[in-house]
Amino acid sequence: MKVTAKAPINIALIKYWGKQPSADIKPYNDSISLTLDALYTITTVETHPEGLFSYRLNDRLILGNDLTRIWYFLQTYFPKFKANPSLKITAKNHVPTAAGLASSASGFAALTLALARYYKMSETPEDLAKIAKQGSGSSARSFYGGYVSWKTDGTIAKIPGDTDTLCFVIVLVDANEKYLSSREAMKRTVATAHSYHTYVKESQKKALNMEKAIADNDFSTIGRLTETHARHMHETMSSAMPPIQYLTNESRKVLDVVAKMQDQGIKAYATMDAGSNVKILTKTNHLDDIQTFLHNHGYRDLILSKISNKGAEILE
Ligand code: 2P0
Repeated sequence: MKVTAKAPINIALIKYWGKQPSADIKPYNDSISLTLDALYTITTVETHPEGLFSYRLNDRLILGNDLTRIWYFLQTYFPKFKANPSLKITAKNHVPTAAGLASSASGFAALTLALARYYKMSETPEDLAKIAKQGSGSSARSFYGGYVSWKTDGTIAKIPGDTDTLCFVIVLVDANEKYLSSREAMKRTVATAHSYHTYVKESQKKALNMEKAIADNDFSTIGRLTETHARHMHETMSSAMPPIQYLTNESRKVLDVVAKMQDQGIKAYATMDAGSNVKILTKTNHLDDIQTFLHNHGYRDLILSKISNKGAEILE
């Protein structure tokens, strides 16, 4: 038997940063994301012809700690795998791996859905999200399209809202692996950042305001909340001990260019995750201006994506 699943990445406008001390991965603050259509992972699972276990990612056979991580995930959450651990997994990220572009979210969402179909388990987004978030918290949001919220009580839901004219321009500052995993970075931030409680309080306020702005289809407010929340998350982690700095001088230069765009009335809002790349949230009618602006400042390595209105799906 062979199953192939596809899952999109999502980019959080209000970001999840920190886990409550519970086994079922609950965030300390609500997050709200958009699901992208141009960046995704496609994963195939099939019976291994020699009865072994193998995991291939982007045409490379994975060994060592990365293989152990997947093995442990399968052993823990897929009882049929535990009973008979023979499986061939082949995954391809249509997104630079581990560069703060949420490839772990699309990766765990695609893997979980493919395995659920392969082992004939429940495929409701709620049940899939419960498993996938053990591998990557934000993957829970990749089971839905459009705006998605993930709340501190563990609920994940689509938020109705108009996403037809929204898009992201991703400025690739660095496609290398991130220097510190989100999991470690979150732990350190929760344990040592003196302003973490302010971050949580502020995030809850901003998440409510974001839900209202989405309901009102008020793009300027959506954009401003997105940018201020991302900046606050990065400030908070830079107050951890030792400080966590995903943003580089190159990222800051891009942020300066975005500020210049805003000065000229272009609706462009920056957000950054656990990596140095800068994602610009905008509307399709500003795309030409933004690309021209970025090209004029020497940025040519851009990824454009519209919003997907569906989450993870089975391809075959
Ligand atoms: C987010 N990020 O809301 C936030 C913002 C990055 C910055 O979720 O620790 O794989 O495995 O649950 O979900 C980071 O990636 O982290 C993340 P873990 P995850 O998108």
